[in-house]
Amino acid sequence: MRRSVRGIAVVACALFAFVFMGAEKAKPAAKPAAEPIRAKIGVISIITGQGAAYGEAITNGIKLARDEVNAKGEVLVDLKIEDSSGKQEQALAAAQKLINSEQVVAIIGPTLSNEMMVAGPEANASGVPIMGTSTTAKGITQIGKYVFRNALPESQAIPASIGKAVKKHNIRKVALLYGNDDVFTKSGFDTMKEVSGKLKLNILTIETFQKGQADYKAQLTKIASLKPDAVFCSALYNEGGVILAQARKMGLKVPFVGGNGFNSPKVIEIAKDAAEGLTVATPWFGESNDPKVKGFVAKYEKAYGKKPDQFAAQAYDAFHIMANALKAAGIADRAKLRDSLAATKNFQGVLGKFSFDAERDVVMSPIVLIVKGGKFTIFN
Ligand code: 1QQ
Repeated sequence: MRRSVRGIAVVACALFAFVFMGAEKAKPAAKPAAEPIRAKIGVISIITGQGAAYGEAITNGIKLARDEVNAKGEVLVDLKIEDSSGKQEQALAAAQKLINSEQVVAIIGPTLSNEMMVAGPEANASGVPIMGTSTTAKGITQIGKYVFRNALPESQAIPASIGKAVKKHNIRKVALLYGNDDVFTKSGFDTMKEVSGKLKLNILTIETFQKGQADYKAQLTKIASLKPDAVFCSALYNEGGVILAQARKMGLKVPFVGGNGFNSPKVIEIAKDAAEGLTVATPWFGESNDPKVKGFVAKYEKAYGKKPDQFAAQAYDAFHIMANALKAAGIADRAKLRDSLAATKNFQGVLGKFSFDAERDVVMSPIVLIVKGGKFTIFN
């Protein structure tokens, strides 16, 4: 009798354990709340000094995208913004600080190709992905496999703007004017010269200037005396705006085709009426009817009280491309993020559909714009 009671108890216990464990097993595993990916991202931008309007637009675009990404909660980004003042030494020091002290997973920037030529090799050698949002010179992504950009290269933009202007104005003789102390202005000039050659234009003269120059009368007087049909100019906005103003004042009225440096509303602010007729190429047209563009423009205007320019739009997309790559990598790891960035395909941004090519460069088509009535309009 005692034995059988014990037997029943043992069986009951076993049965209970079986049922209990079985029930435990059958219960669907509660999905653990996915941990957000936390990442520190560095930004190198021109916050002070010449070119600060480029930097302001860029950091505004990045911050807006950061807020959107952080609000979703899957990727939480802590931004570390460093000022380069548009100078190589400062851009390099900023890169070193972000890489070594801040231990960022990636860097967005710097603003100028000139700065990327020193910050890029530093990031590349340290295995830190670095992505230019406005660096348009030749040779940027060739620095190394950690270097990316989503800025439309001058080698793609300039053939489009010159091509349209030449057709419309029947341009045959040109004068070229560029800053010879900057990687970007020199690279833009190289493309202008190459395109002029291809179109069999007669180059009457090639004139140069330096950053920060205030007086261009010597160059412009010579250009005017040669009577070109157009001037192709590669400059940043500070110099570009003044060149336009002085040229028009001197009576040089022929069309100007400018490189990427002219894609800032700051040129119009500086040159005023003298900016009329300026022709540029860009991937960005802020008055497009695309709902994505409209949404971004409205959000940006609400946040900053002004319309976004090309530099803001490129930086905004760049941050989203970076955040998407972090999500795809699943971890804030420099090497994994590099691979994941390189694999970016068909990202839908405010600049349209974006993919990196095999050299981590841009696949995009430019739009040609002309300044009319004090703003950039479609060149027809
Ligand atoms: C470059 C540029 C400048 C106009 C960026 C502000 O295109 O330096 O490459």
